[in-house]
Amino acid sequence: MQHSLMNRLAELAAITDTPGALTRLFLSPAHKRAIELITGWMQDAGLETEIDAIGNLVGRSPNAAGKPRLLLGSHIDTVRDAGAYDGNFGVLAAITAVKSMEALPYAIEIIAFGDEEGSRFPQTLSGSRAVTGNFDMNALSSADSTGATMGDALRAFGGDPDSIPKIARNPAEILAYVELHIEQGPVLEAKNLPVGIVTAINGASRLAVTLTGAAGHAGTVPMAMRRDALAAAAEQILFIETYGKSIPNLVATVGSLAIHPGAPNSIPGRATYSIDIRAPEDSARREAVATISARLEEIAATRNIEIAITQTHNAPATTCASWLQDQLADAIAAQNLPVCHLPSGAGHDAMAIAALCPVAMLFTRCKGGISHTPAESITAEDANIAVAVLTRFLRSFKMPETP
Ligand code: HGY
Ligand code: MN
Ligand code: MN
Repeated sequence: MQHSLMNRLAELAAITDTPGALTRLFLSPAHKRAIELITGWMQDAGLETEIDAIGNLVGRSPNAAGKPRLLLGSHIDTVRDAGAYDGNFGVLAAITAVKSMEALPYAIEIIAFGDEEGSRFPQTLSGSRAVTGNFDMNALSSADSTGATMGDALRAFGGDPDSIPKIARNPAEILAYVELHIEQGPVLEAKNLPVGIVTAINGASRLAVTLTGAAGHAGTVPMAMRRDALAAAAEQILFIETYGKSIPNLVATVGSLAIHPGAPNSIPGRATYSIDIRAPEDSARREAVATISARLEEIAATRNIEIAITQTHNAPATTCASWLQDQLADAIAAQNLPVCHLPSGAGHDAMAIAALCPVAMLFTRCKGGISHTPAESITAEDANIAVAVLTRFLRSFKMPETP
């Protein structure tokens, strides 16, 4: 049966590490099974496939070696309890477009990146950073919540940590990178448009905070003698929210929190939490990291709590190449659709790939702007329009006279 793009997305969404919800972590059994399924679809589209040393799945048009290559793709890892389209849509839409394509004057490489979300290890964009030669090998010693290191997980997965540096592409061989992705926001729906062109991607910083106080009996330790790590975290988290609200276009989020020992009748001795800070301007984001960190230190000192703040991710704001945006605009106009440009508040692999070559993104409308939850949804019509726009873009793609 001819698999429609939506059928394939549904089939892929069933591949999860946590039955009943979609969670597909980097280097997990579900990641491996997803690679197996997508490999078949890539080969069905005439692509030669390989799994690289860090677990990215790569599909190349035949005889691509040495030819200038246009990169397509997105990520196939997910957040916990994810929607079916974030990342996965971009990979399968690219395969669908390439399958319908006649021979092109340039080679195509579709990459299904294994770790964009950073849901398992503290780092994010590991797969795309390896492709650009910017993967930090120290990340191999970072551990997931079970204590497994990325290096051990990669070896168990069949990867080859020592060969990661060899993944780096030669910039002279790469023409550009174009990523299809759901918008994950409300703009296209509000404008009643199926697709839009990304102008720029907000920069992002991620911090890990560890607070150490004193665990104790909830019934016997007087309030004035406590060093309650969770109470300190609560005061700090409220400051983070207040600061985020005070700066236009900046967002600051505490998405994960863990306390120890975590018993109703024990005073929390330790609290760890994440901070995600984003802004269109890198200066505002850097100032936010500095201001928030300083205030967290003050609150910890006042409460006699030890604090450790580690920056685990830092990605500068990324501008999409105007000549690529123009060619996407032509492809949209050829569908008799209005052309809309919009910024991306969400992060994407394109942020990492921008270190290698010019990048662009095409957004597809998603219902209610909802993402990173099972309620994430797109329509088959919009998916087909996005594929039609990409197909038209690929047919007319040309390098600018003066890049
Ligand atoms: O966090 C993000 O913006 C992306 O989904 N990784
Ligand atoms: Mn995501
Ligand atoms: Mn994504």
